[in-house]
Amino acid sequence: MGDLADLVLQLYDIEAFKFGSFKLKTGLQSPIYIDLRVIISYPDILRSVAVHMNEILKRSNVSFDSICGVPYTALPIASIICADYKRPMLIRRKEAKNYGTKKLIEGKFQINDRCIIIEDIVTSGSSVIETADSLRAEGLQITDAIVFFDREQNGENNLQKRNIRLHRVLKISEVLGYLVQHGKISEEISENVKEFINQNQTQLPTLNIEIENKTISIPIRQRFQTIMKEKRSNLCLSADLTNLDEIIKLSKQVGSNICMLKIHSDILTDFSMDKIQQLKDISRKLNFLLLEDRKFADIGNTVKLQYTKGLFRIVEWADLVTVHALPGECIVQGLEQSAQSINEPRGCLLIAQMSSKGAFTDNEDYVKGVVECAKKYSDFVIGFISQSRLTTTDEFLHCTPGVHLNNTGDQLGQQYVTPRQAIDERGADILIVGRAILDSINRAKTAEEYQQQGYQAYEEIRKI
Ligand code: S5P
Repeated sequence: MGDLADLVLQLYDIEAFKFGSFKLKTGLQSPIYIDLRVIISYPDILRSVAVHMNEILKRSNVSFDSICGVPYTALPIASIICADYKRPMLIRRKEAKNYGTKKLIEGKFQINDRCIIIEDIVTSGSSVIETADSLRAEGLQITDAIVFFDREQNGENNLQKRNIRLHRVLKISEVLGYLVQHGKISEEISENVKEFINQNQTQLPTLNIEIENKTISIPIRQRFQTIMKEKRSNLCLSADLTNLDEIIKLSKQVGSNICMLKIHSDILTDFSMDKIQQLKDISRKLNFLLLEDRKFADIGNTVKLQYTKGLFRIVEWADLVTVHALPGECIVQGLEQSAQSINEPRGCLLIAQMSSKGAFTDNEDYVKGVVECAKKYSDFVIGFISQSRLTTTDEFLHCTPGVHLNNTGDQLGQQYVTPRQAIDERGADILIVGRAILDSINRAKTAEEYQQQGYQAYEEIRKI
């Protein structure tokens, strides 16, 4: 494999690291310039970089199905790793083709496959994040990135915030150490570079929401499952507040802990399409689904109007809606038809059972009918609002409200169980939690507790 110090010296000799005063793209004057593109002209060095990266990959112990290099410099490196060590490769196009299949990702993969990202240099982490976003939008799971060189400008933290672990072959401080040790640069130059790095720490780049909105094309069921796994969360916050501004604020505080946010738009005193778009943008950025708990219950034609028209135009922003199956399957047909007018995946949760005392849904035949309906329209119906496990397969997500850690109910018939009971005894996948979080002193901290307890119980009981 060759010694890492030797490789650093070779990179220095081919001018992959240069010292002096360089004007960066950002306009900043930098005492170091790093350009690993030159390595493609030196096959031995190129291979050595790939071998060292593969070593880190092996040591990371991460299991994966494929590898994707970030264009362009990392592509030849990824190709060598894939060819030499027999690992399947994916390529993410910078632009979708405008002919043929319009694919963004080349290579074979299945939804939920685990893919490792390979990059040459990480500064802020934005290229890795951009690649991860496109792959995630296609249903792949991204948890780890291997980079050759870390400029130590906060990329590791930025990536961690997007749930990506960074593994690197070399840090800038190590490169400086080797070069000083071998008399290539002076202590003074090394200190200068370190100071520059310290003073130019990067912040998490804000996500380009436009790109995200456009690329989300995977079916909602897969997207839901991917979000749950990636964020290790089966918590749906029921944000039953009457002010949308307050919900927007809350969604930023708890967004990283939840897989879904549920609202009742008809209780909002300040609803506007502008504000709901803001909430939708946050849901894309922080990766959770938006559920409008509309509880539709009318004939097909009326629900079509309720879903698409009026003040709320629900279909335009809600990933999911809740629906009573009371009117029969025509209600699902009406909603599914309307959803086709939107260029994004949509779905619904059928209300099979309710948490309130004396609910008329406590009727075996009714529940059976709801399950039949869900199976018939399983492209649009992705799960149930339920109080028990209704199917033996995992095709439908069971979402269970009435969850509270230390309360038995309210004065109006609500009945509660704990997160563990909801999963163990009520067959829940997703916990819908409202006042337990909303009425707590520290909502963010409480949401985190419900996330952790809920997901731990989910992993243990469902054995996922
Ligand atoms: O059976 C049900 C179905 C739903 S969607 N029971 C429920 O409580 N819900 C909703 O879940 C209810 O409308 C409310 O928004 C939330 C529960 O809120 P909490 O404050 O009692 O946790």
